Amino acid sequence: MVQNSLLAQPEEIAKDVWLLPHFTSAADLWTDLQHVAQQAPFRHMMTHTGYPTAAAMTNCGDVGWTSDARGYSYQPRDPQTGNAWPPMPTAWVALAQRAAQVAGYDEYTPDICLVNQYAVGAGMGRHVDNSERDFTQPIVSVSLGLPTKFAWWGEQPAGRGHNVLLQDGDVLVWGRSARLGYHGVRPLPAGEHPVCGPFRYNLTFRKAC
Ligand code: MD3
Ligand code: FE
Repeated sequence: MVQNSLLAQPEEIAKDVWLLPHFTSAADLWTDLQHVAQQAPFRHMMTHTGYPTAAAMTNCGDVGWTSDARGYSYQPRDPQTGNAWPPMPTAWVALAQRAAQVAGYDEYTPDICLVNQYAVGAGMGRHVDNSERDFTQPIVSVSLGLPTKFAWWGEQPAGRGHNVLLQDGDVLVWGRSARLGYHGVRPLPAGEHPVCGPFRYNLTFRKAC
């Protein structure tokens, strides 16, 4: 398992996968997160398997990640309200761009941020994110609240994968050879975070359109 260094230096933990320990914090992003969730409430989405997602989800940006019985897609409106998704908070765009820059991407323009909320026991099975149009742009992932283990396989989905401990404020940047890697999220261990309570949140910035 990869541990965050005390010095909080950016580290390339696998080819084209960058860990930026303690790059931000839930405290810094909390007001914006509440604002997004007020306009587009967290919900569990139905999947084509017939089961709802374990994580509750919402989105901000030009489009939002959605799932229903027909599969996954990016939609310009929240299917639950018919409204456009809330705009990405400007501080979030700046944060994602700063993180991408550390990992060597100078012109990062995410157009969507998927926000996942994990309750205790919730995780995400092994998968690849391939519904986006532009795989030259990286994905920036921000972990907030309770710590959990992120699982990384890379190109070959064999074995149990590598665990990466993600704590409040840690950022991961994936691109290039890692962009289509297999990954997942282990079930959330119980705990209480001073800002997030018994939850972990993940912001996933993507260039989808
Ligand atoms: C690596 N979410 O929403 S994003 C997801 O903690 C998702 O909620 C995780 O996986 C979470 O799809 C963390 C990490 C992520 C996203 C896309 C990737 C890692 C990736 C694409 C390629 C390689
Ligand atoms: Fe994913």
